[in-house]
Amino acid sequence: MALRAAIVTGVAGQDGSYLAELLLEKGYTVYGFARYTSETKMERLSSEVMNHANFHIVRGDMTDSLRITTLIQELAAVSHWDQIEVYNLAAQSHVKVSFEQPEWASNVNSLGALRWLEAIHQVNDKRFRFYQAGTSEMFGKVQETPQTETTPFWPRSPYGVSKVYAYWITKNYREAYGMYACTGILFNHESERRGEEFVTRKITKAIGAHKFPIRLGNLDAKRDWGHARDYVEAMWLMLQVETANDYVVATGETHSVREFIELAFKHAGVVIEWRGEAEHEVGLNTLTGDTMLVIDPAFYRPSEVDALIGDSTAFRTLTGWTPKITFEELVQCMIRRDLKY
Ligand code: NAP
Ligand code: F7E
Repeated sequence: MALRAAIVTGVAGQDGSYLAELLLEKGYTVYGFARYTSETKMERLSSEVMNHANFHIVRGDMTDSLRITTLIQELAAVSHWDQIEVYNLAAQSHVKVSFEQPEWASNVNSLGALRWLEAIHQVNDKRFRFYQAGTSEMFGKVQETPQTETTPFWPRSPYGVSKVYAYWITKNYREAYGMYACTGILFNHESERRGEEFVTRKITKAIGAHKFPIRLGNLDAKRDWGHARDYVEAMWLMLQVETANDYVVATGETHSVREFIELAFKHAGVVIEWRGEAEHEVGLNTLTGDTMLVIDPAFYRPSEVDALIGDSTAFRTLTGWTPKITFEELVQCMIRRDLKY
């Protein structure tokens, strides 16, 4: 059997934790790249992963070229690996935060990708395969519906712009140097491990903690939401294809934030009734009349992505990938986790 190693940047994040589990199950030796922080936030990584003989945490920061170059050189020096896969998942991934700290987002997300690509280019070793975590946020103000690999990008945030750079630099290293490097253009994916600053988990956490009213921004934004467990499988599959290319990964369904709220409350036994308009809109508990949700314009974004829906026919046809967890099941497992039932 081929001996395979993988570096997973952002291993302590939502996707990194699921991907580490998947790769260990498949027999990989996994190097989980995580920055050193005073409170080492590793709670998404289970004790089975942390104590696995083939799992190693390597400390590093996406802004530290020397560290990245050294790690790539160290792995390239090990002759027994048949394939070395680099999954670049680390990012300043919060869209609203990227408006407040655009330089930081660009440094980590754009130049971060470049640092890994250049380090791999320098060792000139064909055993390396590079995966870049691209995003539907690159489509932003959508130019066609649904979005495919050929839909032009129109990012609407510094985050989206930073990922467009990473997409193009990945493509450029593939074309210029013949490197195996690809971008997965993944649409939103959530889970019980989703960060609490993202809208889905913010809602399910608040319902679980009975903390009302929930303060939210734009309820009419629509997203193509899947489960992260299905999406990390897509990342792995993308690096197993013989010739590197960029692919859209999506469920092909779209739902509004409002629909997510209604479904999450439904699973908690509450029917929501909407009253008022714009920033004066509220969500009431139909039975008790209690105010469960209010609008807080502080959560609006300077420029919004209104509606996303992906068409992943190319990737599905090539690999047979299909999401197993439906939108309804996604909401249910998040609310189950946060209501602890
Ligand atoms: P996440 O939960 O925010 O995880 C991102 C990880 O990156 C965190 O563990 C974070 O570490 C790490 N990181 C941030 N800055 C770093 C730095 N300077 N050096 C080293 N590590 C750093 O994000 P996710 O949802 O798992 O997403 C994974 C990737 O896919 C991201 O690149 C995201 O942009 C992209 N993406 C996500 C989605 C989605 O819906 N989830 C969709 C499309 C694309 P700390 O824990 O120390 O902050
Ligand atoms: O917002 C609206 C908000 O922050 C979704 C990241 O993983 O997916 C994610 O980016 C929608 C937006 O995710 C609140 O305005 C309303 O329209 O959960 P989100 P996102 O911006 O779609 C993409 C694919 C990525 O690549 C990103 O890394 O919900 N919304 N009220 C709110 N959003 C938040 N966060 N908080 C609110 O209170």
